[in-house]
Formats: sequence, C-alpha cells, structure tokens
Amino acid sequence: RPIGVFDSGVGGLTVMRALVEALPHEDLLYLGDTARVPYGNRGAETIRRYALNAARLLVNRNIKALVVACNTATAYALPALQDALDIPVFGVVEPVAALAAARSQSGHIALIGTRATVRSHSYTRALMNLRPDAHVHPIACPLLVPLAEEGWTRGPVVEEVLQHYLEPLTRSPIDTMILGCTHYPLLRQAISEVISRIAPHPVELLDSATATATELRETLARLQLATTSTDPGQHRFLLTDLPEGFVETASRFFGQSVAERC
Ligand code: DGN
Repeated sequence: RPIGVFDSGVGGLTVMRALVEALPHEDLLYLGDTARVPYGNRGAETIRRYALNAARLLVNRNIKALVVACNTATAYALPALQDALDIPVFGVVEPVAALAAARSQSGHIALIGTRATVRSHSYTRALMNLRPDAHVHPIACPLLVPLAEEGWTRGPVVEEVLQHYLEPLTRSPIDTMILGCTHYPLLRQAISEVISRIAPHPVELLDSATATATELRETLARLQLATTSTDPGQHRFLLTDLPEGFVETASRFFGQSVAERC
C-alpha cells in the first residue's frame, strides 16, 4: 500500500522529494489540491474542510499512512485529520520544531511561513512545549510562495523582498531559523545570504521536509508499516485541477520530471 502525501498545490513536492530520499522503496501517492490552492491566505474552517476532503480522496485509494505535506494545512487541520482517519497521519510542524528546539543554543528561533501558519501560532506552541525558555520570532512572508513558483529564487528582487521581511531580525540573537513553508527550501540559498548579512550571529536554517521524512521513516519502522520490498518505489501524482504550467513548476519542486505520472 502506498503512503499518501497531500498538499494544497506543488509545494508538498519538496517534502515528497525528501520522502523519496529517506524511503526509496515506498510507493508514494501525491495529491495536490490545485483547484483550491493557495490555502495560505484562507480562514481556519475553510482550510480544515479542504484538507479533510483532499485526505478522503487519498484514503479511498487505500493509503497506509498520510503525510500532510503543507505547513498551513498541518497548522489548522492536523488534529481534525487524525480524528477523522483510522491510519497514522503525520504533519510537518512537530518534527522540525523538535529539531530546532534541540539545536538552538540561544533559544531564539526565527520562524518564517505563510500568513495563516504564523497566525495559527502552531510553531510557537510546539517550540514552547519542548523548550519553555524559547523566544520565537515569527514572520509571515506571503510573497515568497509566488516567487518560488515563478522560479524567482535568486537575484536582486528576491533579495530585496527577503531584506524587507527579515529586517526585524537585525540585532536579534537568533541562531536557528525554521523554513516553515513547503516552498522555502527552493529559496534556501537566498535566505541564507540575506540572513547572514543582517543577523549578528550565524543562523542554521532547518526545513520541515527533511525533518518530516526522518520522523516518518522511524515511525513506519516502529509501527511495522514499512515496506519489505527492495524495488524502487512508484511515485504517482493526482491533482484536483491541472493549472497552466503545473508540470514544469512541479518538476522543479520535485527535482525530477513529473510528466507522464500525473
Ligand atoms: N504549502 C503551503 C505551506 O507550506 O504553507 C504554501 C502554499 C500555500 O498554500 N499558500
């Protein structure tokens, strides 16, 4: 049985890519809710309803576990999905929050994400649970999603936008930053350059894709749900709509062509 991976659009493909690396023998079935993307600027109730409907489409295809590969959907819908479904459901917030809490020396941790993710306080709650002495610096960066989708991941425009968003971190003692949105790993280089210019200390960037993949591998093994196959896993892609340019953008996010598999 495949593992279901769900996101509002293409962003979850950065998580899927990390899952392919961590779990090369698992079959993965991706669903991009492209008819309803973006979730990042919507209200809580709407995000929950969309997420539940999308998850049911995957459950009907007999998945053995679900990864909610979207920070916004995890922030609002994870408990609802865990209640509604009788398979293990994984989110992308907890694993990277645990990593950040463990690795930060100063306890000052920056979080960047969509407006909805920041407004949910999910990361702040997760971090404070693990590390009550943490100081979380959340910043909503809504322009980064369209920039990453358009392929604008470097250059003066991106740097100017980042400079503007990250300005509040000037002189802050952060040593760790969570890239709390599926799209941000594509901007990692530019974020790293700008943050190293404005923050007084070196800052480690952590993304939720890698942390989630590691947790999934460990949990599947513990629950005895890991595949015993030694063949390469099959990767298939479902969409609720086929927007113009999807295959090109998706292939960039996934790191290999998704054509023929949608
Ligand atoms: N996938 C979303 C996230 O990680 O928050 C970003 C895309 C969106 O819905 N705005």
